[in-house]
Amino acid sequence: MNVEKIPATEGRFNLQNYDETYANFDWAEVEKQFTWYETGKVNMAYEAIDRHLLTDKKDKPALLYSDLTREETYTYAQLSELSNKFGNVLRKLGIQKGDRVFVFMPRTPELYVSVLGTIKVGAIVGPLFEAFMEAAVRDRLSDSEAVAIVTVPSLLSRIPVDELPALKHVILVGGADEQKEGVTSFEAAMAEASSELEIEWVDREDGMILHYTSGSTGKPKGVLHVHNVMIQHLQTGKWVLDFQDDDIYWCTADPGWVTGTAYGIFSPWLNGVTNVVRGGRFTPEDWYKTIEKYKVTVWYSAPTAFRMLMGAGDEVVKKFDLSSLRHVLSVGEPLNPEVVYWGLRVFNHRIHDNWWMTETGGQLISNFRSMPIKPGSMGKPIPGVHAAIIDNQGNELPANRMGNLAIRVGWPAMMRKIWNNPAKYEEYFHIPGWYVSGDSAYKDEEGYFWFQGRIDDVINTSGERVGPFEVESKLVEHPAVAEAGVIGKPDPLRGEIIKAFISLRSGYEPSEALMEDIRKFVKEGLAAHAAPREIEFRDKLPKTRSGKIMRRVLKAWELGLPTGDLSTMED
Ligand code: 6R9
Repeated sequence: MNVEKIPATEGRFNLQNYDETYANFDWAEVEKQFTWYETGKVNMAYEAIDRHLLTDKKDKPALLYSDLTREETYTYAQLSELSNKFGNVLRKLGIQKGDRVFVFMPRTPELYVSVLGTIKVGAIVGPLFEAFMEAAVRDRLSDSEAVAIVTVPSLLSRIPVDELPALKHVILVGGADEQKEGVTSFEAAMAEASSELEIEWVDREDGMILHYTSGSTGKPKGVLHVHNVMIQHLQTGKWVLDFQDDDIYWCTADPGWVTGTAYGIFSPWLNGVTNVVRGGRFTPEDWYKTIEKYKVTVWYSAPTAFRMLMGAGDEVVKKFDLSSLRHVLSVGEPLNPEVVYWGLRVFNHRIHDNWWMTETGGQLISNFRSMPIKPGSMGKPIPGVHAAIIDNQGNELPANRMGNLAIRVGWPAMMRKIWNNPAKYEEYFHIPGWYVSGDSAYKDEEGYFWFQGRIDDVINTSGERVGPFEVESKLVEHPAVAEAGVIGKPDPLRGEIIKAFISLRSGYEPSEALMEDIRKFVKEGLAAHAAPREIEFRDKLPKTRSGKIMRRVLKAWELGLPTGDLSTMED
């Protein structure tokens, strides 16, 4: 592959010598940094928050929170005290180690306090997107037999308490006047609770967080992670996020998505940095204003957000002082090269793509600051992790061959089970020795990984295998195209043909001429066989709440098939 590289930049904690570290790395080196290494008894919330109270970070801001109506700062000491109180609130309700406690509320400080307090008493926290409707809430609470849920009055009607026999307690934030059986006022209970808490010391393999994630069909799966994830969250914070003590970090992900917990809660606090949380919905101006106001240094977001900002134009960027930024990252979907070049132009920063999944618990493949970036590539595996492209028998494929993206089993943050569904869990490991991601990718001769699509999304047109991502990336280079989703549509002659769903940038109108121009653009810029034979313009593309274009939904619509579980789809 002949791809232009963007040279390395200087990091602070970065991998100065990737090859050497990669070859010699042993996770025990990281484990030994934790005091529990000897005893095995541990608690994530202690390590992320309370541990810092023994250092000069005690009064350092841990959380800088703002939304349209609130603006608050919490130090590590304050978060420690508040989460202790919440732990006592739960204990008083009889919540014990291993119980499932859900959080279903907007991004507010109370959400973060609830997550930490739940973990402190050894219970398992289940984060939900606030936008979930009743059926989505019911599925997740009933599958996990949750005993308590923390929520707000406006979401109460979406919790079908009568259909959830295991659910004993609803803890209401900001709803003191709702006097009902089984309903506890967060504020009243917190006011009474002691700020001293006997932390539940658990085993590193005990359950900590349960993230439900949707497969392409069927019900969402409950992915269970244990306290042991902290090893990887601490270390990837250094290698990938390049954390240093004085960083002001902004992860834009909601805690309903794994990125919003692993890298919106645990990794930054394990590393003792200051974490910015922005609540509510926000405009492009608000995004830049947040960076300017808090002097954000490390910014972790997603392609959907970067494409949205790119669509808003370069002029908006110039109104703000973004000079505090030193490191920008992206995850969740393939990062189109066009977006990387745009980031370089307007922020003067490379956007560092990295790859991982709810199931993997932590980042596994990344563009590190210390390495040249090939726009469109996810980068290389983190040390201590062996990623490969394998065939269906488990043989590693040579460079540049498309196949299953798989990881050798045994990294610290790997999921430990799918709740109530051991068979589903086993499916990921059906090729002995490997975790099979379900993603299709190839590795080039220099060891860079290139995402192609979910295995089911790869298109076979007239015998050519085409990854939807490269077509989509070419499409968004066209000046009229804001976003594109590409699928294979069954065709009697060609097996499949390529069909593109496109949303246009403002100022452009759908027309036959535009369609033809876009088709020609792909034909000349990528390959004749990769040009979409069919194009359909849409105001919006179907996306998950974490911003992923849902190709399976496009395909189901196209074929008039059932769309499967849609609970994670945006409005
Ligand atoms: C963290 C997260 C996982 C799926 C994954 C893949 C896609 C994530 C990506 C990427 C291309 C990247 N994905 N990162 N595709 N490039 N850098 O997103 O977890 O919500 O479970 O999704 O997202 O298809 O398999 P999750």
